[in-house]
Amino acid sequence: RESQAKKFIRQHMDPDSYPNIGSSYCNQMMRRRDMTKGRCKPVNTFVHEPLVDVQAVCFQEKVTCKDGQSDCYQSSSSMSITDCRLTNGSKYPNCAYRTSQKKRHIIVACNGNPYVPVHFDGSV
Ligand code: PAX
Repeated sequence: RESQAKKFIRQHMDPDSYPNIGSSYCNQMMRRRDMTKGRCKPVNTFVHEPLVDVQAVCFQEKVTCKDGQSDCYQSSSSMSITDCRLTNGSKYPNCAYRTSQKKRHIIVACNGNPYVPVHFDGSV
């Protein structure tokens, strides 16, 4: 079975596309990364930074997660990200997304040994 660490990389890491991101980026990437199987995942963020820089966030500022857990960390630098949000009229299996590029501090939950990102909690 896919590890939590690999699932985070599949769902949230895309270091190489930036800055060539067009309006169909999310429609293509959400499908390519298997987030439109069984249902359309409603919200998903891709991070356009090197994996080592995202993994380093697990050792940056500790913050409380949205669900109250204490295993979340906020990046000290702002990072280039793309938020994908399902459009209102979108009906499975035709998952249609709005693509928005941002520069934000990311918040991730970390777990395991090695201690690496396993969940994307949000961005500020
Ligand atoms: P996940 O299923 O929430 O977490 P995601 O981050 O890709 O997946 P498994 O073994 O897979 O069940 N984990 C945690 N989850 C939540 N909170 C904490 N603190 C935590 N610590 C560990 C992946 C795995 O991480 C474990 C969790 O048990 C899972 O283990 O987000 C819904 C999804 O939308 C994304 C992030 C989530 O997907 P929400 O709103 O419930 O927090 N998402 C959300 C995003 O990509 N971008 C965004 O801006 C927002 C708001």
